[in-house]
Amino acid sequence: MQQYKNPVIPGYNPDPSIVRVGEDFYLVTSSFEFFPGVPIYHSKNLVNWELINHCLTDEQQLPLAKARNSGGIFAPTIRYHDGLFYMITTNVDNGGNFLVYTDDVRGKWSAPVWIKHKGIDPSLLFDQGKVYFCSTSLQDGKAGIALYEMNPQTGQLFTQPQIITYGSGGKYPEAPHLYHIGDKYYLMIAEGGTEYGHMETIFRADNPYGPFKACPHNPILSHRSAMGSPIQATGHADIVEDQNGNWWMVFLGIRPLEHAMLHNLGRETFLAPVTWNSEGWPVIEDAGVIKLDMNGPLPQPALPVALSFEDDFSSVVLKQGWYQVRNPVTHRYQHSDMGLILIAGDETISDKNPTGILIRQQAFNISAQTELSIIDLPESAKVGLTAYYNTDYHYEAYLTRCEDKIAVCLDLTVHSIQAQVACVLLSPLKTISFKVVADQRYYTFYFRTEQDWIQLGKGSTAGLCTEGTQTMTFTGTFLGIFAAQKALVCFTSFQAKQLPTDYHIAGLPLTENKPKLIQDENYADAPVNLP
Ligand code: 6LW
Repeated sequence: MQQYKNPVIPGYNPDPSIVRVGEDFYLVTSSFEFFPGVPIYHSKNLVNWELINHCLTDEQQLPLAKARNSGGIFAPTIRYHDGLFYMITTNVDNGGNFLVYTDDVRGKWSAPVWIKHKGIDPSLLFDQGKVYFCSTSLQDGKAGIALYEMNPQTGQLFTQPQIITYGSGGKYPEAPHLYHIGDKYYLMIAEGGTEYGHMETIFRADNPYGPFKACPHNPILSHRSAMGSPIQATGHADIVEDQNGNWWMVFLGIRPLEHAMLHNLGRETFLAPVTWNSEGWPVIEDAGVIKLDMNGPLPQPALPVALSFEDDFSSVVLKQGWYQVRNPVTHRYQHSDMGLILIAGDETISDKNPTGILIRQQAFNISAQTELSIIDLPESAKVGLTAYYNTDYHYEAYLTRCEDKIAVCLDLTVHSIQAQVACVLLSPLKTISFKVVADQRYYTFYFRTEQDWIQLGKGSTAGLCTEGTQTMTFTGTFLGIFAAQKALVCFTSFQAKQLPTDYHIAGLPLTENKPKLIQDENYADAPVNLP
């Protein structure tokens, strides 16, 4: 048995689906309004996962112009059959259910194959020459899981939808996966909704159309009664057998902020070993409650994880892990020998298609910093570093021009409240660096034009949490760089790294929510617009 830590894929990585090919495991997660879509992770030990590609990498596969916040791409399923990988998912704002396929999981996937079924959480089972398609379905106003037979190359559905279960009584029966294990067909679904009442239930039958019998100890996984657990909302699972005959479950969960029912890191991917009891039902851990520190018969030893990401923008193509909000306006991004040039139009960071690139925030305690050179900074233009949830929830430290002066400012946007909480006038400059340090209480922003980091201000972590958003959302906080309102800037570096949980910002005590005033001869007059 090996020890490992959950979540195995931290940060906003919800609705995981997994497949094994030989000794290689591949896992996909939802991606909503972010581009590229449906990340593909690879692992050999189920604990260390590498982001290797995305299933949806062009606008034909992933039209996001109409995607609302947390719209776009909902839950995916990945399966492998006869040398081909299939990924089936739903674009809830443009076209509905579709699949793409490839013979090279690290290469380009096919154009979409559209499927005429209204529902979400589609899944596939290749079984004895047939291909089954299941998904949520509303029949006579009642939510259940529908099953069809289909042709995955054309998307044609051969049969009428047949409801095979309405679940065990929890609301929102969804996230179905059908498995043929031994001489039984197992149907596993999520119920209760993807929040704190989430649970995973399983049923089985002698044939794929049922009748299905419920597992006596449903839910097989849930934290709905796990008071005080640092993990909540577990559900939306997929299972896989490893090459040693051991079974594993991947599923989503959240890690709320301490003493709060708020989470900013999104729904993350967790792992648990599955055992089968004498009646042939799956058992997960201690009555379906899992822990951060786990044990299991991993197929290969787990390696220590150190979360970090850096980019000097020397590559012509954006590094895996960078995301844009909806489809990128490609002419706004140019590679140069110096770094990545952002050419902003009139858009602001609050618009549906901001100019900027983002990485998932994958730890509570993390720092990110960037260095940039100004090419042109017209009046009111902005360039800088952001902690971004979606168009209505974001914090950014930036350089701007007001009249004939330049300044560094910190803006906080939560719901319809947009506040400039700091603004410090600077002498003319060409390069500047920004830094954000995140913990469970604040995102604290700094800037530097010389040696020392100077604290600009901070925003509450609580302001960038899923539970606090005005509409139901499904994503998590990102960290990244942006340009707005006709700014022309070259970003020369970006680094992010996880910090120890007891990290104190060396040499820079956390002052209250006012910037440290700079009475330094390097800076022009006293700051303006201070609260
Ligand atoms: C996912 C579905 C769900 O498709 O949320 O609340 C959707 N349940 O299973 C997005 O994650």
